[in-house]
Amino acid sequence: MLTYWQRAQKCQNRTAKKLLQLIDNKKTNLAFGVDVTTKDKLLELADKIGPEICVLKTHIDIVEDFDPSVTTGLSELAQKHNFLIFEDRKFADIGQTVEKQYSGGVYKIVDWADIVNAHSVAGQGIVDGLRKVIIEKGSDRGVLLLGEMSSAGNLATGEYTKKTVEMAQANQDVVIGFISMGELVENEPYLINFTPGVKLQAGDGELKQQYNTPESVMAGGTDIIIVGGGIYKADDPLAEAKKYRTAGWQAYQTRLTM
Ligand code: 5BU
Repeated sequence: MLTYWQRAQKCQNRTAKKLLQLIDNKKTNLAFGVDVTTKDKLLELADKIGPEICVLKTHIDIVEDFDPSVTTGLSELAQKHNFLIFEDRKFADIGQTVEKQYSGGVYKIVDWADIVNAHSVAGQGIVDGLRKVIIEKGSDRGVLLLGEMSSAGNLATGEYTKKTVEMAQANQDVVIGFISMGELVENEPYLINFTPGVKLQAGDGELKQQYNTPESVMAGGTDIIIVGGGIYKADDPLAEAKKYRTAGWQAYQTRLTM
């Protein structure tokens, strides 16, 4: 198995390269899903947990008191603590709509999010719409496709997942990987797998969420564990984040020796 560093050398997308190098340098494959609904709490948690993570995953549209200082604040914290920002926007529309949703509106996502994700259900046009914005901005940005989901009964399986992998392979300039439950494709080291639905204790969560442990998803070939409530709902979020960080990194080292 290749190390994160070795894989970084194989990426043509600069965000993918930067992310894999960052993971290797900082020794953390933990992404924190900071699903809180106020600006103060969001920035406070990003500052506190920032040193432990490679990626901060946001749902910017759940922040009730949003104003542009939220995203400038997040960008400053990303610099301070050396993490990338992933807006979990799950674009799903035709290219020309997605182009506007990504670049404009209230959130102007392309200006501050290094990474966004998209449903492949819309077909090639969705990647083309996102690519158009990225090229116009001239910034380093990456897109993840939803190859699988963590919720019980989801429809991203079988042929749909296979076609999503093909879409990623055909768009290596902007697509840097997947939301998946493990490694989706072998021998494509530039494609990075991000896995949500992770908790120290496996089991069913609320509203059909399903949880696996850091050890099991890393053994299944994922690259980045996404943890939300396991951290932000804890009495001591920093202490919990350190536990997930250690578990994720140890599981990676175990995989390297296999
Ligand atoms: P949790 O609190 O650890 O369950 O949060 C998981 C986060 O990952 C949350 O922000 C979801 O929106 C996100 N997520 C997910 O749980 N499952 C998926 O398949 C995808 C995203 Br895609």
